[in-house]
Formats: sequence, structure tokens, C-alpha cells
Amino acid sequence: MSDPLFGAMRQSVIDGAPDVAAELAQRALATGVNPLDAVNQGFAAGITFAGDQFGCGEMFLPDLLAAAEAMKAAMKVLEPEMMKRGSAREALGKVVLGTARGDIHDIGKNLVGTILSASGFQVFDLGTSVTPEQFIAKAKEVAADIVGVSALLTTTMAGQKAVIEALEQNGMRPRVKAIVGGAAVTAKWAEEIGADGFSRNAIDALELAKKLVAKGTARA
Ligand code: B1M
Repeated sequence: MSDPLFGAMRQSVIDGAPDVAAELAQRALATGVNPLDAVNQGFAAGITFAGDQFGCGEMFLPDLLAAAEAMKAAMKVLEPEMMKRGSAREALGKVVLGTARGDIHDIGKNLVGTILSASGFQVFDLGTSVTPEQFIAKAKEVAADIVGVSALLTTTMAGQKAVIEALEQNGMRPRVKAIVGGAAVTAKWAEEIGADGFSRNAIDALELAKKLVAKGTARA
């Protein structure tokens, strides 16, 4: 029954139509669709298609920007509901989150932050293009358990490595765990740079974060 709705969501992002996307997100909530399903099966399918079209030269940057705006309009409607549905309310741990230096992609990072917050983590989101120094300063300030760095560009993945090096240099490892993610990030890359883990999507990021805090990263 929801399939045509998911199809319309996908199309609203491809068309770069924020008003339509927001309206569809509202309709999904009104009809009892799980907001995460709306993201994964609807809107994210649209942004992935747009990215593929951009990658092969069938879509241009303004189209991709418009698609991203539509996706964000939908996320603005869905995020509060995702937060409300979060089951665990106790503080599981503190996570400092951001997108790597030089990288302005934030849709996936925001989704990771929403899922972690909704599930009981206290998330400090530093936004996009975050320097290693900013990650370190915030992690020290809040006594973070986990630092999470998102990177969508192959060029900005180096920023993930720089954050882990900075954690080492500041004597914050191994107490503070480092997790990485983003479309081009692989398990091999995560291992190579000494991350404590990586995840392909927001749900896996939650499982990973839970595992890491359970392994004894809890604050002294
Ligand atoms: Co950009 N872009 N983009 N872009 N863009 C990609 C990444 C690209 C693959 C598109 C392509 O060519 N096919 C390509 C990168 C190529 C590469 O380096 N390998 C690319 C490029 C080239 C660029 C520009 C350089 C284009 C230009 O200017 N010529 C430019 C770079 C700007 C910069 O950052 N300095 C650029 C700009 C943009 C827009 C501004 C137009 C827009 C971003 C808007 C925004 O985020 N506010 C945009 C978009 C939308 C994309 C694509 C199409 C979609 C990304 C997205 O939001 N996906 C992307 C193609 C693609 O990925 N298929 C592309 C949906 C989101 C839910 O998924 O972000 O993967 P994702 O997040 C997932 C997982 O990865 C994971 O969980 C999330 C939720 O499930 N995850 C984590 C993410 N972070 C995590 C962190 C974790 C754990 C899991 O722990 C910390």
C-alpha cells in the first residue's frame, strides 16, 4: 500500500521539489508509515538516484543541489517523529559528531545523529567541514565516549584519519572511540586509519556505538 507513496517520495527528490517532499513526509506520518522506512525506501532512494545521474553526467550540480534541498525538507518533517519514537531514554554515552574538514555533505551525518539521539545517546553535532582541532576541543569539553566523523568525498576521507591522529596525539585514545562512515568509507579504510569501527548506515552506526560503549568506554 505504501509503495506508490515511496515512489512519489523518491520522485520528489529527483525533481528537486521541497514542498512536495515535505508534503509527502507529512502524509507518511499521518498514515502511520515508519519515518525511517520513508527515508530509506523513499527519499534516500531519490537522492541516491540523483547522485548516480550526477556521477555519469546526466544531472548537473544545480539539479543535485535541488535534490538535496528536497531531501532536507523531508528530513525536517521526519526527524522530530524519529526522535519521539526513540525507545531508550537513558543516556547511553556522549558522541561528538561532524563531517570531515572540507566536506559539506550532511544528510547522512544528520540521520546518524538523529538515530543516535533518539536511541539515548547524547549527541553533540559540530556540523560540516569540521577540523580535527574542533573535534578534539568538543570531545574534551564534554568528555565524549565516541567521536564520529562522516566523509562523503574520497578527498575528505583523509580528514577522518587526521581526527584519529589528533585523538592519539592528545592522549585521548583508547578511551575515546572513533567511528567513521560515509558513502565511500569501507571496513578496510576504517582499519587502515585505526578507527574502532565503521558503519554503512545509521542503524548500523547505532549498533556499533552501543557495542563500543558496552565494551568499557564508559566514563570513569
Ligand atoms: Co555530493 N558527491 N558533491 N553533493 N553528493 C557525492 C558524495 C558523489 C558520490 C556524487 C557522484 O559523483 N556520484 C561525489 C563524490 C565522489 C567521490 O569523491 N568519491 C560528490 C561530489 C563530487 C560532490 C562535489 C565535489 C560536486 C561539485 O561541486 N563538483 C561537491 C562537494 C562539496 C563539498 O563537500 N566540498 C558536492 C556537493 C553536493 C551537494 C551540496 C549538491 C549535496 C550535499 C547536500 C548536503 O548534504 N547538505 C550533494 C549530494 C546530495 C550528494 C549525493 C548525491 C547524496 C549524498 C546523500 O545525502 N546521501 C552523493 C552520491 C551518493 O552518495 N550516492 C554525492 C543520502 C544519505 C542518507 O546517505 O550520506 O551515504 P549517506 O549517509 C549514510 C551512510 O553513508 C552512513 O549512514 C548514512 C545514513 O544511512 N553514514 C555514516 C554517513 N556518515 C556516517 C558517519 C558514521 C556512520 C555512518 O559514523 C560517524
